[in-house]
Amino acid sequence: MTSQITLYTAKICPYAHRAEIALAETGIPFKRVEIDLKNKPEWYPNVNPRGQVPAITYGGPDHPPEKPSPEAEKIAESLVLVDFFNDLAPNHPLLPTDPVRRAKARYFVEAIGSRFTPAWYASYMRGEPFDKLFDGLESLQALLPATSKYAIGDEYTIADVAATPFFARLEVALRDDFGAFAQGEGPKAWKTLTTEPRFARWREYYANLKARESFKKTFDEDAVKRSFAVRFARNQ
Ligand SMILES: N[C@@H](CCC(=O)N[C@@H](CS)C(=O)NCC(=O)O)C(=O)O
Repeated sequence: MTSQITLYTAKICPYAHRAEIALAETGIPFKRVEIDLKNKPEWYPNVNPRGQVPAITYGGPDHPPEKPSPEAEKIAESLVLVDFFNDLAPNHPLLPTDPVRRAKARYFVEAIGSRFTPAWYASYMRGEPFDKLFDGLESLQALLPATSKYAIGDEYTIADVAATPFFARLEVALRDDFGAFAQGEGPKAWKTLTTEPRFARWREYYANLKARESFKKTFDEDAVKRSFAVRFARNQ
């Protein structure tokens, strides 16, 4: 019998979404607890002292969300959890065994964090020009093999799990004009990404990510839109 996993997550959060995709990919059973990030329960630091989602309790007896068992391990951080779920799954489906391919997957994960997410947050949260975001995406795109479905080949790996939630939120924010940028700038940027030849390989890659069942099962676009609409009130 597998040990209990209670996942503390939030539909809006791209990091938490990584954990949910990894759980869907590995088929590991878990109990899902939605945390309202705008009104975090006062007991949540007992699960994760940093107060962030995603986090899990692992092992020990079943427990109510607000009373994690002292016997349970508490583990946080999206990439740590993605690796952890892959380690738990009998066939470790999210990382190849070949050391070079493993290194490539990890390199892509690193590139998401260093080249893409800072540029994304700069445009989306601070309304900075989109050039850095475009450069970041192009630079990720340059790492993709010329003709494969996913980041390092035709197997879906931790690299793809790490990227998918961010691209999905980027689509909603730009397409529907939710962000700190000036009104109308989001759809313009989205048009650039969806029509310009320089992003053709990224589009193909993103379409493959979106087609994955684990994504369809775990992405609640309406919830994300509702949350964006509250955050960026001009769009209400
Ligand atoms: N480095 C963390 C980032 C997680 C994170 O930033 N989570 C945000 C929501 S997207 C959060 O929980 N924010 C609540 C807070 O910081 O109080 C990870 O990869 O898991």
